[in-house]
Amino acid sequence: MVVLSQTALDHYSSMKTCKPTNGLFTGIPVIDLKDPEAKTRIVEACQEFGFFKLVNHGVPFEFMTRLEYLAMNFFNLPQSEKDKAGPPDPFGYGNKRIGPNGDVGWIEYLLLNTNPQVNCNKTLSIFQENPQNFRSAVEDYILEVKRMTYEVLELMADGLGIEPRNVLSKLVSDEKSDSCFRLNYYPPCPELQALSGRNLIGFGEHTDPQIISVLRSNNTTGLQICLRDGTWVSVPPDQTSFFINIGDALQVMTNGRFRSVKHRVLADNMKSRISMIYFGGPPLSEKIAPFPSLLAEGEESLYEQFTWYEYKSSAYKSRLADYRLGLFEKK
Ligand code: GA4
Repeated sequence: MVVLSQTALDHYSSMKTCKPTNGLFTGIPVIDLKDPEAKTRIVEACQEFGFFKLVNHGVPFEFMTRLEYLAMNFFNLPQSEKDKAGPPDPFGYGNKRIGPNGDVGWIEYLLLNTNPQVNCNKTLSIFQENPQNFRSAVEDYILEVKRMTYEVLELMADGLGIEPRNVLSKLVSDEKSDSCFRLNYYPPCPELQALSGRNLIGFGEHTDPQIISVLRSNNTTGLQICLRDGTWVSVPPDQTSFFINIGDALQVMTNGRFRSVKHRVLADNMKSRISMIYFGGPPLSEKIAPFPSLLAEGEESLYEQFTWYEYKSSAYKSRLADYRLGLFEKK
């Protein structure tokens, strides 16, 4: 029998848990980036799930494993070392607290701006103090992932029939694009499993505010998405592939045709999970509104017009699980 100490219990007391779900969902759409039909398949996946797995993406596996290794080294540092890079404001090292409004999860993370100029000294110190060139591993990885993301966004525009084909990709490739990058580390929680048979919530349910999110994780389960009918399903991990999800901004730009998918992460009882996510966002001044060519005759925007700055400011006042687009829907 496992006996939990008071300190261990205190650790978990503020955390939400959930029952482990049975089995892995086999219905996640898999898109081969080199498939001539990719653009059509992507649009179908974004409409039905707001989520798909991408294979044959051209990002070398070594870029992923090198960053995973260096990130793991960082998360294995003594707490006092990691704390030097925190708390996140919003960038920097975070431990259990997510965002500014009281959300918590069984997680440690590093949140970075993809524009190096925006990263504060605190964040840069992480890189200076980590000898094996953590910084260049992050930069090399982001460069590769961005290149691939532009390709995916161009296929999306093609598939939707909106022109020019870089109409979406240029928003995230703009030098003023407001994109960020996150390394998430979910430690295992064996005691809790022994005690209750439940999983801790690593990252609570939410949608991503941006246009697109591109996730790669190690081979540990944990990621779940919410289907149209409200059921939560577990995504089978695949360390060689990317998982793409549609964010709120793209839901608006497609007037609701694409779904911004609700997702969450459960901590594993035995294995640590590490994920790296690139969030492609537009410049702050960008107006977020449906593409006129996507509106059928007489169809109106479902949303009030707003800028990315306005949306992001409002997002940072919300709790993780809030339905953030609700405030911007037309009455
Ligand atoms: C969710 C998507 C990204 O991880 C993130 C998160 C951000 C944060 O962790 O600082 C937010 C969350 C995310 C949405 C609502 C607000 C802001 C925490 C939170 C409670 C970096 C983002 O852009 O929005």
